[in-house]
Amino acid sequence: MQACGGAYSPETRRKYYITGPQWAASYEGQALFHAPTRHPVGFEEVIRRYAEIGIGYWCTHDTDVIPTEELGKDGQAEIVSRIRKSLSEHGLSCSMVTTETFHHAVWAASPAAEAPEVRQYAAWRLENTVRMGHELGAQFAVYWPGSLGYYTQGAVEETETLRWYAEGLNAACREDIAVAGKLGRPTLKHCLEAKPFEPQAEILLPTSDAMVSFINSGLLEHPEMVGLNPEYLHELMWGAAPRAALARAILAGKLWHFDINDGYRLKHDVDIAVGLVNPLDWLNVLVLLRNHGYNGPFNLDYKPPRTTSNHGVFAVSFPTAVDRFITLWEMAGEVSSDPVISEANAALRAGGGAASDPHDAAAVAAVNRELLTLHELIAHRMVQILIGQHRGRTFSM
Ligand code: 3MF
Ligand code: MG
Ligand code: MG
Repeated sequence: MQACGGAYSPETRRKYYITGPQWAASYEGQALFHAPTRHPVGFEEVIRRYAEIGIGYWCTHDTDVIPTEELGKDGQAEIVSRIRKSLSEHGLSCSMVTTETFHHAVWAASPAAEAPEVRQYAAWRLENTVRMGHELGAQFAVYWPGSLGYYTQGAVEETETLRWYAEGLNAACREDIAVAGKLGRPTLKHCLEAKPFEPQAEILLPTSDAMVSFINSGLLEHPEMVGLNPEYLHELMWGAAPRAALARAILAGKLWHFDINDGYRLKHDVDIAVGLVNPLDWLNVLVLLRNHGYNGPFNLDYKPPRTTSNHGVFAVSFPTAVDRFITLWEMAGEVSSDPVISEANAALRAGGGAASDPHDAAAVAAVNRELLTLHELIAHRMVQILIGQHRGRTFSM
């Protein structure tokens, strides 16, 4: 970090609502074709390291920290109390909890499987996570239904499966209302996270747009308690413009939580750290979010690459990701107050003036002809701000 010109201080980093997942820091580099390259790290180490870096919030899947067989038992209570101790020792808060409904064999046919006992178990798991969220002081619960789909068509009846999936969410919301009422806490914000494929070949709720229509389908008892956790790369994976997908979520009033990372369009979920692939697109995304007053978490849901060591995860991966995010966020502020962009936007909105005949398409086009060149000028200005050229950086031959 020194060689790269320094870094933001932990105090500065803590001013942003940046959240660090347990699973991201403890990812060992394994995949279908890949053996792990790093050794395991537990939550105590992750929380301590996040605190040193200045990541003020931590989040987790239930089974990132509690073995499946201990869920709901004494082992869970003991671990939850160790987590609380660790968070308070290091001045961190738990922002979000989520239920792992994709890894264990019990989810082979998804949490909305045909077998009623699987669905009952799923509802219990979601309720248990909600209770754990309240014990840890979380504000959000996230749901990634990665196994809600199929490999081969015809085996699953989609409308029935979606009804069953909604029953699980309804159980979680009912439990939330009961527990929050007892504790005098606000209910959690329940956020759905879409991904178009992987691990299943076909997913029943593949995009954030599909999630919004599911929320409004009439299947949920409490649609007002359920919003979105879009993930930047998950939208790129189906070929979306992430900024446009986020804009639709904002219009629906459902942009509550945001997984930040990077990667490539129409490819797999490589979870590269924010801004390493598409910094200009990221700048654009953050301009939109700033302008609309987004104040939810920015969740570092990415995977340190297999080439990074255990030391590197905390010395390079997390601090550099946080610092790129902060820089891009502050740059987005510069974009919003940039005089060139403001003037161009104002000119575009003022329009080209009255056409000689307001019902003549050619005349209306003609008065706007010169004005529309500003679209390309705005794009140039965005790049200038991204690379610092607006401050006078030029090269001479
Ligand atoms: C998978 C993901 C998940 C979700 C998480 C939600 C393992 O592609 O993005 O991370 O973000 O399950 O809480
Ligand atoms: Mg991902
Ligand atoms: Mg995610």
